[in-house]
This record gives sequence, C-alpha cells and structure tokens, in this order.
Amino acid sequence: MNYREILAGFELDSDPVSCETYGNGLINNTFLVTTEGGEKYILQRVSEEAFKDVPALMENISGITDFLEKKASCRGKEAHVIAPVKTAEGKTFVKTDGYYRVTPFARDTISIEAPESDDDFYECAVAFATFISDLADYPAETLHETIPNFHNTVDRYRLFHEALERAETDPELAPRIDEAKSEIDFALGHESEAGILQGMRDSGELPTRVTHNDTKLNNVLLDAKTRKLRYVIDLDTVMPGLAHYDYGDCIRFGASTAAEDEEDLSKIECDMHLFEVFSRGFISACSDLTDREIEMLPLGAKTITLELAVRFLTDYLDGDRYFAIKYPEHNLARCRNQMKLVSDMEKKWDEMNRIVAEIAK
Ligand code: ADP
Ligand code: GN1
Ligand code: MG
Repeated sequence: MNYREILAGFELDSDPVSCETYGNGLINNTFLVTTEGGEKYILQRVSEEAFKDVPALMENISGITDFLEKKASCRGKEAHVIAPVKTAEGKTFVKTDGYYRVTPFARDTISIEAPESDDDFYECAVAFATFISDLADYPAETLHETIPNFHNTVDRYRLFHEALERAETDPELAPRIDEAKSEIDFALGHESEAGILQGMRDSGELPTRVTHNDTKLNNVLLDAKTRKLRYVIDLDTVMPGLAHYDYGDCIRFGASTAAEDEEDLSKIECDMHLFEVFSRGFISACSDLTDREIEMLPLGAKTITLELAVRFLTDYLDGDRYFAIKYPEHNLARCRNQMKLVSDMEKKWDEMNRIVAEIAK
C-alpha cells in the first residue's frame, strides 16, 4: 500500500510523514497517520470480504454522523461520533486497490478491551443506549443494509450449515470438522433456541430500531483522564436492528471475566456484578424500552453470545476468511470461549432474569 498516494486524495492539514498499523479491530485494516504539521489521522482500508458495497456503507456513515452532529449542536452539546474526512471532490473515500477512508484521530482517548472499573462499563452501557435513543427519529428506511442479516441468528445457522457442507468436501478443510466436533455438536444442540429473538423481531413483538450492531468495548473511545464517553466509533454496521443486539454484544464482551480469545476455559464466566452494572446503565439511558424488550434482554445476551460462537465456528470451517486471526486455531479458540460463556449464562439464567426484573421495577 502506498499510503502517500492514497492520502493525497484527502483534505489533510499537511503531508503525511508516517503510517503505522493501529488498534485491535478484527475486520478493517487500520493505520495511524501522522502529518508534517503534527496532526494525526486514522486511515482505514474497509474490508470487502465483510462489506460488499462500501460506497453505500459510507453513505450510511455520513447520514448518521451529520444527523447526530446536528442534534448535538441544537442541544448545545458535543457530538459523540467522528465524521469522515472528505476528499477534494467532497467524497468520503477513495478507491485504489481497495476502499480507503480517513477520520481525524481522537486524541487523549482510550479504547478499552475490558472494563477496569464499574464506572467504565456503566459509561459504555450509557454510550450505546444513548446512541440508540438519539437515533430513534432517524429515517431508518434510508439506511443501506451493509451486511444483510447481520444479526439474524437463523441465517447465521444457515451459513454455518453451508460452511460445514463445504468443509466436508474440501480435503484441506475436512480435518477441521474432527477438530471442532464437540463445538459443532454444541451449535446443533442450540439451534432451535437461537431463533427465538429473530421470531420476536419478525412478528413485531420486539420493535426494530436503528442500532449500532457491533458494540464491543473497543468501539467506544473514553476520555483518557475522566473516562467519560468521547466517541462511539466503528459505524459500519449501523442498521435497523433490535436493542438486544447492542445490549447482548457488549455484555458478552465486557461482562466476561476473560478476553474473547482466552483459551483457558476455567477463566471464563459471565460476571453477574458487571451484568447488573451494564443492565442498569443500558435500561436507564434507553428510557423508552418496552416492558417486553426489557424482559427479553437476558435472551439478547445469550443469543448474541451463541451467534458469535457460531460465526467464529463458521469462519474456522471456512478457512478463516472473515475475522483476522493471529494463529491457525484462533477462530476455534474464540468459538470455544463463547460457548463456555453461553453455558455459564445457562447456569446463571434465573439470576440474570432476576437482576433485569429488579432493575425494571
Ligand atoms: P474494525 O471494524 O476493524 O474494528 P474500527 O473502526 O473499530 O475497525 O477501528 C479499530 C480500532 O482503531 C478501534 O478499536 C480504535 O481503537 C481505533 N480507532 C478507530 N478510529 C479511531 C479514531 N478516529 N481515533 C482514535 N482511535 C480510533
Ligand atoms: C468484529 O470490527 P470489530 O473488530 O469491532 C465483528 C463483530 C464481532 C467482533 C468479534 C463487522 O468487530 O460483529 O462481534 O468482531 N464486526 C463485523 O470480536 O463483523
Ligand atoms: Mg471495531
């Protein structure tokens, strides 16, 4: 990649002098750029494996960031999103060997991989719930579906079955089926319950909202000093969805007692104290959740954890095409990790429901 050539298209303060790999995202290629003038920017090559229509995705991001910036300015407040840097022609990306975009680097912020305190996690809950609330009047019909059926767990199972069939007939991938035998059995054993939430979305029992859909902790930037919310980032998957997706994804990542790829399964649990802290923040900041939505939040946590387990397993069986991996069995390790978390949630099911019901009183 010739970064100077790519960046020449964008309206930066001055010429770039360095460009280094940055961050822990699993999808896009992210780089930190420094310019002659000392400014910093984030340059990203957007994954075309994940996103089939990048111009449509960038249109979503422009729409969302414009909308939230206007709303914040009407309220005399700072917006908590970062708008893309434009090119001389007013575009938000350039296309060379791939699609590239630039955002100003958020200085004096931190992106966390695990909450260091209850306050950190509460702040992230409020951040993602407020994001949903603020987008309640966004014209959802104008949003492109950047990844069709992204959190449709039933469809995720369809893709899993397809990957399994492909692996069966591919001599290079077939050994992975033996390797993942117990995980495949676990996935199959949970297939029927994986579709409950989707059924409730389809029937309208749970309302479709505009949601973020990728609410890992490291997609929030906190102020390095105050640890208060600065930005919600990674807006690639903002689409119509259920509040449960955003709630569940952040629980599975942030309330786990271990990293998403921890291999020692004995270290992995869903921490009930963190679960309560997050649930309090989320329910208080997303104040118009219906009673039924609140009641179903624990199912959101379990379903999204199971969905991720199945997605990691699918990618493993597919030869690791989607998620960035650091070693050959990385996706299988992530899958086992998420399955352990699902099992732990099953053990704590009554407690999870009691906690949420207590907060809702
Ligand atoms: P991915 O889709 O691959 O996760 P992200 O957009 O989340 O890509 O970026 C990856 C990481 O880069 C983030 O988790 C964050 O740490 C960092 N990052 C991204 N954009 C910015 C920004 N504008 N300022 C500071 N850090 C950023
Ligand atoms: C990806 O882009 P990133 O790293 O924030 C993925 C999420 C997964 C997550 C698992 C577009 O998130 O859905 O939950 O990895 N994003 C996309 O770590 O697939
Ligand atoms: Mg990210």
